[in-house]
Amino acid sequence: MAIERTFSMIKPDAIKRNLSGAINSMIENAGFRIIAQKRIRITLEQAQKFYDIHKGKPFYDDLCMFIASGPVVVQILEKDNAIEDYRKLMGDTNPETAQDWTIRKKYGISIDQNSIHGSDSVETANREISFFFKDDEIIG
Ligand code: IDP
Ligand code: MG
Repeated sequence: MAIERTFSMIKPDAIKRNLSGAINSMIENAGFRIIAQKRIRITLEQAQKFYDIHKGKPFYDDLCMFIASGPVVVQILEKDNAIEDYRKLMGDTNPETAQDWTIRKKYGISIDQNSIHGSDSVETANREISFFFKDDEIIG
């Protein structure tokens, strides 16, 4: 399998509860390398652009407001098959139905405060990485 990069975001609910270290441990224990990382505050306008694929859905406005509601940690993760494997480690969108060993089951509060975001395809990963990181911020 090829080495891939995926984009990850530790969402405001998890940062507020001081969980970035615990979540990073789960990520590293699962074999991912965190090759870039920063703590930022996303503006509402950025959140609307980042999630524009969900525009028009009933949860879109709340989702954008939530992501802009407090600091987040954005990351680039590297591993064989990173995109698919990270989706598995995150677990179902709804923490209630996520498997026990997943980040969302362990730390998610609800479907809208589910602690973590991860890219869902190669195209999305490339788009999301370049949305938040400049080339010279990616050391590897
Ligand atoms: P994903 O994060 O598992 O890829 P998406 O369908 O891409 O899930 O949705 C993006 C985010 O929007 C989810 O992580 C979740 O926080 C929120 N969301 C998705 N569906 C719902 C819903 O039905 N109600 C409330 N929030 C939702
Ligand atoms: Mg998604």
